[in-house]
Amino acid sequence: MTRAYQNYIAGEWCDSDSGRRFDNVNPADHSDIVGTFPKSTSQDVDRAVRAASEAFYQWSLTPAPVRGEIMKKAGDLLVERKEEIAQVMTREMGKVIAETRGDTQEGIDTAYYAFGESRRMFGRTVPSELPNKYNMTTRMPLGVVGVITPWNFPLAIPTWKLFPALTCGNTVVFKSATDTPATATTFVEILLEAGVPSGVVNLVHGGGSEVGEALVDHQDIAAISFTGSSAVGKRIHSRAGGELKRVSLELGGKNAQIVMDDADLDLALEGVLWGAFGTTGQRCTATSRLILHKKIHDRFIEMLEAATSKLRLGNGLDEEVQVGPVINLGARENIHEYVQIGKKEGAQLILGGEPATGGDLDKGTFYQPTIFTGVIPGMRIHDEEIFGPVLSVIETVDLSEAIAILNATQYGLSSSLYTQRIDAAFVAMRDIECGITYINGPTIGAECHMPFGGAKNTGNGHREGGYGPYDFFSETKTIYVDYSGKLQRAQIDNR
Ligand code: UN1
Repeated sequence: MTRAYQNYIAGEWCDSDSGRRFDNVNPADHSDIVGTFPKSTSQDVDRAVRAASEAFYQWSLTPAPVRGEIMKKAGDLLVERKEEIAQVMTREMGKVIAETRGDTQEGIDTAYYAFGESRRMFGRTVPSELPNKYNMTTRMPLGVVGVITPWNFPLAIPTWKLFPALTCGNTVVFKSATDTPATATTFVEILLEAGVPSGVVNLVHGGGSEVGEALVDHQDIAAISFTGSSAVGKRIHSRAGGELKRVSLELGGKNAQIVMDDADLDLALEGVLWGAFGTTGQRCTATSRLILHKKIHDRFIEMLEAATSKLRLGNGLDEEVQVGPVINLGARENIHEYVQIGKKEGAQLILGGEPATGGDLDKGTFYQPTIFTGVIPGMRIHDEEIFGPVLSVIETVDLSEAIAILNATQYGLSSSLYTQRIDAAFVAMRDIECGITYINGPTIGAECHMPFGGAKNTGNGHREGGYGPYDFFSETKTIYVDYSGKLQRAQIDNR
């Protein structure tokens, strides 16, 4: 029997007011329905926000280290259920089991980071300019925050947002991605078992236009944290910005790996295979451009073509499989459309370029790992995010041109340089306009305690990972305590 999942609102598992449901389908095998989920409405969102508002004051009074212990317990429960979570995650969104185990581990690491941070969240004490007066800053929570997450990191990204939001003392309304609501549900179950009180976390399943927009527009939401496409991010920013809500956006990328003529080519090859075709290219940090020095271009392309054509596609539950399906039919059509555009633009398609079919691949939505050479800035396959296993190769003459090409997009998330020259590495670290730069490593694979996010149109300047979200999910409060017993005036000329 297919499990009928529910929303979690005001401390209860419940169906949507709409009475409607949607299916969560395995992209590697469309006959496998992971579950059915409520198609929620703005009324459901409203109930969730009200519950979160009511729970807020009490939760904000709970000492931060006590909140942190709950996050620690959630981390322990994630450890216990890691394999089960990874299996369901692979079923609902397709990435290979080693990656879904990694996604779960990232959630565990983020829980333990929150546990540690709950005993810091430092303010400052600063000398006063007046005698017998004490100045300090503390952090205070924002209130009810809305969290909207993507399907490609179904556990890790929700944990990046919920653990800091809760540790800071906020209450949460969480809209799961429609392609990965099962993992979101398990995460909420774990938070409850760990001791998150009734009303503090609310889960509402359903689409962006109903649930997402109702959340963004709701009067009682103090902040929105969103990871997803730039198009949706811009809409959220203008709607929420109009109401002066705080917004954290982590959006698209068009990340490049540069390989210089002095690079260790075997290492660079491993890097680009993982960066471009890991997660089937469906990461905002995926390597979707490869910038090759002309001296090694032809040799590297030969190596790349040979290695890419050996990648094993299939159902990610099979431990031998390296590349899973793409998330759904719409995504596959979009990827295929970009391949047609690339051909029309005059790039050379040297590998792939078609849906991957035959045998078990026919059960799902697979796409062949695809490589274009002869790509130049200005082509749409160079400039636009494709979010699939399509790699565009650009030839370059030197490092400064390579960096100029790398920077020639509207995005600025991740970047990578393979070189053995320390001067080249430092020039790249200085001149690349991205939030993340790897030297001799691929563009993917952030560590949870390091700032994560991008420059330019990749976001609006916030960072996830590490301490950044603790700043985002709290407000600075400045406190003055005057113990002089008389009126002391600052901003008056006392001298
Ligand atoms: C995303 O794809 O939306 O560093 C973010 C990385 C991953 C990216 C997750 N943590 O590659």
